[in-house]
Amino acid sequence: MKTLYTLLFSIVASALIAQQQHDHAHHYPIQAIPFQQVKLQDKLWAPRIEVVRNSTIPHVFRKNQETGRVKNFEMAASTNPDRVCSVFPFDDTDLYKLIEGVAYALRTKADPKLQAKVDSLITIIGAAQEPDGYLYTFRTIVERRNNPNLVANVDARGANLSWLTGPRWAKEDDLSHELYNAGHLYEAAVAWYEATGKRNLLDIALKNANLVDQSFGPGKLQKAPGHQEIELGLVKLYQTTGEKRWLDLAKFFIDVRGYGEPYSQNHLKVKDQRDAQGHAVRLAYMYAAVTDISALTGTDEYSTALKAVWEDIVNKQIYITGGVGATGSNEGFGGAYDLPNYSAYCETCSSIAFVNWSHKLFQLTGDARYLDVVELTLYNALNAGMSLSGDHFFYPNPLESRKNVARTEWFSCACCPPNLVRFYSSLAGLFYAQKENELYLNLFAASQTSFETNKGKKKIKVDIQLESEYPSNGLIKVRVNPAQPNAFTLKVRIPGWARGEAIPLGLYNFVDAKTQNIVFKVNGVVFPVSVSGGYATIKRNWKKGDVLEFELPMDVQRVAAHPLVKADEKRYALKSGPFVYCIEGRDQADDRVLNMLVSKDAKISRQFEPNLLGGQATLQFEGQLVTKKLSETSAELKPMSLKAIPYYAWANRGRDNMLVWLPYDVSVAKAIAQPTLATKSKLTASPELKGALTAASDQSAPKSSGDGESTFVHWWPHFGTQEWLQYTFPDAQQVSKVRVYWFDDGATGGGCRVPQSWRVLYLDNGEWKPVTTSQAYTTNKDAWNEVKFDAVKTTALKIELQLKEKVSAGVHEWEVE
Ligand code: FUB
Ligand code: ZN
Repeated sequence: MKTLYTLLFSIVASALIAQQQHDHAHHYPIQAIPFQQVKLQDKLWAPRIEVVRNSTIPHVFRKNQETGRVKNFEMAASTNPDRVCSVFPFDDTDLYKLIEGVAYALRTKADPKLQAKVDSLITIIGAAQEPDGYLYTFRTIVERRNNPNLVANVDARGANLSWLTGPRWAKEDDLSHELYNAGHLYEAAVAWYEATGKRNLLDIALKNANLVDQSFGPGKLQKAPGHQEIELGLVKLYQTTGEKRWLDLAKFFIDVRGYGEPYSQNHLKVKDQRDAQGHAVRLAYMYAAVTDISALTGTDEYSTALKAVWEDIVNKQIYITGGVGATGSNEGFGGAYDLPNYSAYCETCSSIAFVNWSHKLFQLTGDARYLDVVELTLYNALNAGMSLSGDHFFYPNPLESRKNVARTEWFSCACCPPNLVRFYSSLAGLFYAQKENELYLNLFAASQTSFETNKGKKKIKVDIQLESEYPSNGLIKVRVNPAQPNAFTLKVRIPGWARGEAIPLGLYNFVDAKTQNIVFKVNGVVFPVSVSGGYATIKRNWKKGDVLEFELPMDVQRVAAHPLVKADEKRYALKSGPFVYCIEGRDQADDRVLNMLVSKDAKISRQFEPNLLGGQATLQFEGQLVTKKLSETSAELKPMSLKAIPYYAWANRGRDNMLVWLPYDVSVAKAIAQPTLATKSKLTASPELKGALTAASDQSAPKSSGDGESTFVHWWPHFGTQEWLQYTFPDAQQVSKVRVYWFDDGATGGGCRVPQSWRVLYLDNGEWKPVTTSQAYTTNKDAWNEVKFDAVKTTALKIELQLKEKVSAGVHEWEVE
């Protein structure tokens, strides 16, 4: 139950904000119904939001404490701090994002204890702020230190202090993240003020924003934020305080760009950008702010860029899961049609940012295409970012796993978990929107909401109750209860997938695209609707007790990718409703899902399994395990019944194989590893080797040393050390040759290179001895490195590598004969 105080405050605050919005000349033409006004009651999202409240929030709190993030504020607040307690200067934001998320959670359910806990954190944050408003714990700690051991302590923890060398803001347009931190502070402050009525964090934020305003702008520092985010925070400060200078400052930070690198979208003036380049989270945060600024100032100067960049992503750079930012090396866009599945990056934060931006574009334009993409990313790439239990996370969200990834509790760079807290806690705001007397039903879930229509000068409240089992079932019933009969319009979004369109603009297409006629009934009687622009429009005089009914087709559809997406060639993905499906090892009789073939016309049935992964609609069909390739076009096959689950629900039962794009043609299918001495042996390695060890013997030949689509193991971040890999044979074997394919990702800015040197050793009566050879131990890139040696009979063979100075090394494949 909300306390009376909170309730009264929310009413007054909403009225105040509404008044301010009314007073400003411009606002979004379509307004989302705010999340606190939408009660989700479904079986997918409502439980997810509760998991975030009960599990994720306490977990992220604990992790912020355990990992030194809270301690950083305490250190900065003390007069004699002795160390920076975590690694990244943007770690402060993990606390800010958590506070923002808690604020949203409190708006739907009061929790005085939790509120008090955040209040005491805010006290610490305030104490860490410098007298002129500067708030960035790393610099404050370093500058306030009078402990001579500080630098040593800092270095021992691997803190990234090089990012903040020099005076304040010196590295802002590079990596310091001072303004990025400020932006998350402002977003948290506004959320906290709206949830509690307390100005404690808002005053801290405004003091900081004043300093930023005094420091940056025409005639002052003319620098672009290295990581966009402050622009979104400033827009929120403007919306809350009504002070136009915050909006102006946000616009300044957009317009000052155009003198730097594509990595942070600084290569061109924003209004002149036409394609998506660089870091994906930076890009989407920036364009979300540009959309806000366009709506709130009424300018159309960015409209071509907004549309072109979004279309470039959706036309050429998005995954079927809705994930964006394919490449790990820049955490961002990799270029047109470059969409590898195994190495797909698709950072969880980039999904969050992209959903947020696309939703704003809808509110600006009314174009339902933006919502098709919101839905695709939300139900798939984004929702995969968090485990069903709410306390394990994915940072990248690949579309193929070779048992090499698992969700983890936390990351050293922990941007994603607290971002999920704020996202899920305000998710209900994506479902409905309003424009004058039109209510948009944009996403579907059993839920309750209300809105007001205008009848002349009179406002009439309308309660909406949506009843449905969606997305398990497509039947949707909307009970419409206006306080008085009156004429208004319900605009029901007909998702692209129900209109034969897998994604707007055609990067992915349904193999048998069908447009199904969706019948709308009002009070049981067919109601003729006009469908255009992705919406069915139902305009009538509504009265209490009216019921609108329709059914969305949940048939399973095969999806093919554009022919230029080489990674998906001769493969189909499966989709039903908003969900993209995958096959995960443990659901099959044989877990080698990466070696399956599924015929083009396999019959697919769909069935709801209430006890699987919290209740899932699964797909059943026949496939074949490729046991041996006979030629490019033929193979030995073993029939196999397969089950697919929604992609978001994978990786909740441990490390596993997983595949989204299913080969239908033998030429692209992979056969299981054929038995060799390597596969029959036990592989071990020097400690802290990363990656699934089987990578070295799985016979997935790389195309090059940097081939991220081929499995590999590596020792990063061990630099210059001596490392080893060892095969222990089932019994004594005679061996005389090894071949190694080194992993080297130097070309894409990674930290692994071919080793300085290596040699082969064999076990002789418990003693390791080098083999005898006249051949050179080569360290060639992009090639096999073969060494023949005098035959030895042994039970174990080892390769010993000396890593180059300051870099690490890795191995794609190691064969032995
Ligand atoms: O730089 C701050 C955050 O850390 C970014 O948004 C993420 O991509 C990660 O690099
Ligand atoms: Zn992230």
